[in-house]
Amino acid sequence: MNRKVLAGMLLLAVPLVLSACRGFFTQAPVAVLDYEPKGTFEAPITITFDLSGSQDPDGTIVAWTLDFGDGSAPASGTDVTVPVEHTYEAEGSYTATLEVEDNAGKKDQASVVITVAAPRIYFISDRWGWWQVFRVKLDGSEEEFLPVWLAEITPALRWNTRDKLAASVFDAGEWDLTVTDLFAFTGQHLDTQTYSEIQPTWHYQGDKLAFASDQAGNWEIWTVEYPWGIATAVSQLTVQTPYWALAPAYSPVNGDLVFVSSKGSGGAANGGSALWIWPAGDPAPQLLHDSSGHDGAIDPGWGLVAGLPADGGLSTPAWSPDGSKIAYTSDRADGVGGLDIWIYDLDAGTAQNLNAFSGGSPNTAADEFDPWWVETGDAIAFVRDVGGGTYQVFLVELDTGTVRQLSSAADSISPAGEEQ
Ligand SMILES: [Ca+2]
Ligand SMILES: [Ca+2]
Ligand SMILES: [Ca+2]
Repeated sequence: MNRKVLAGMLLLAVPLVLSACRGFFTQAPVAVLDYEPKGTFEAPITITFDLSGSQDPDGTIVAWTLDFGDGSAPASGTDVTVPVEHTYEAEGSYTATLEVEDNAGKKDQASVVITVAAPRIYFISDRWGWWQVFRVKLDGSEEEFLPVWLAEITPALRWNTRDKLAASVFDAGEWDLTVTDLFAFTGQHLDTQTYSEIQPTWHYQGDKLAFASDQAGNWEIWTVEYPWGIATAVSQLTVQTPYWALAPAYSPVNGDLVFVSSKGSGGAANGGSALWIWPAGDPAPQLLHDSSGHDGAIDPGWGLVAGLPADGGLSTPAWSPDGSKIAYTSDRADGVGGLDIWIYDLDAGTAQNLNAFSGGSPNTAADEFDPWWVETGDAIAFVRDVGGGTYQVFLVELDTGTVRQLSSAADSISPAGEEQ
């Protein structure tokens, strides 16, 4: 090898050696991984990962990779200040791992464990002689009761995080609102005297509840902020008098509120009741849908709540998770028989029997009522009268039309009314 070439090779080698030395002597970056919301939530749950605590003490982070731990493709990037969202679709315990790399090629990792619970249907049963909230997985397994309150009705799951359940508890002769933490099993009670509050529904932001109350001497829709303060500040929302308003249901995607009223267009609703909507920000509600039958609140009339109007009931409408449709109960004559579940399409402005919508036969000659649209969007739970004074919770898969029974006890089971 001649000298010139050798010298050139040495020169070439110097920067490489220096570069390697710099990597050898520099400090490694520090990976920090945080996330919200914390806690245990039902699937599907969207987690926002915060990588911004990651840093490099003597350089910069030039690359990061976040493995979500659920078999999906990892996310990657260069800027740790941008939050990363990921939706966990199924029950499980997932270890999410962040790896960061600095400008010297050094790496560090940090992990968090995300616990995701199975979606469940909430319903009430009087199998023990009083009304109690139960829940069951979508395949009918692991039916269990919620051991926080006695005598509860009209359960309503909080949208999005689905970590809290609002309901109505019987207390000293009238009904009060409750909120139960579904994983800590702690409860809060909104103790109003004299009047009844039933059928709570969560605002999609989780910081407000609407409900039906007889406080105005007439069943109307009211609201309360959540969490509520020591001084109970409930506000009347609707004024449908001399007609009634019941069964409020907030949209899962915005502040729109659907409810059921005996008021129709310019007088009484056709058949006894109609669906109304109060779009968020509008000064007043408007009639949404009024077929020739009862639309919305009617159910077989268990008489759980004294003073409910004869045409009213405990069954509430249920929004699809994307906010485009509303499932509700109707006895309109062109159904399959008795009470049926119908689907109202907000864009099309039309209603369709659930049998046609699902391609199956969830509606039968018996009474079906109190629908609940499962969070995944592909199934609707409801209650069917199976005879002998017994009601069971069923579920129809919307992509196959398959119907299966979820609840198992041979006793009265009512509102699947999971509700928001
Ligand atoms: Ca009360
Ligand atoms: Ca009607
Ligand atoms: Ca029917």
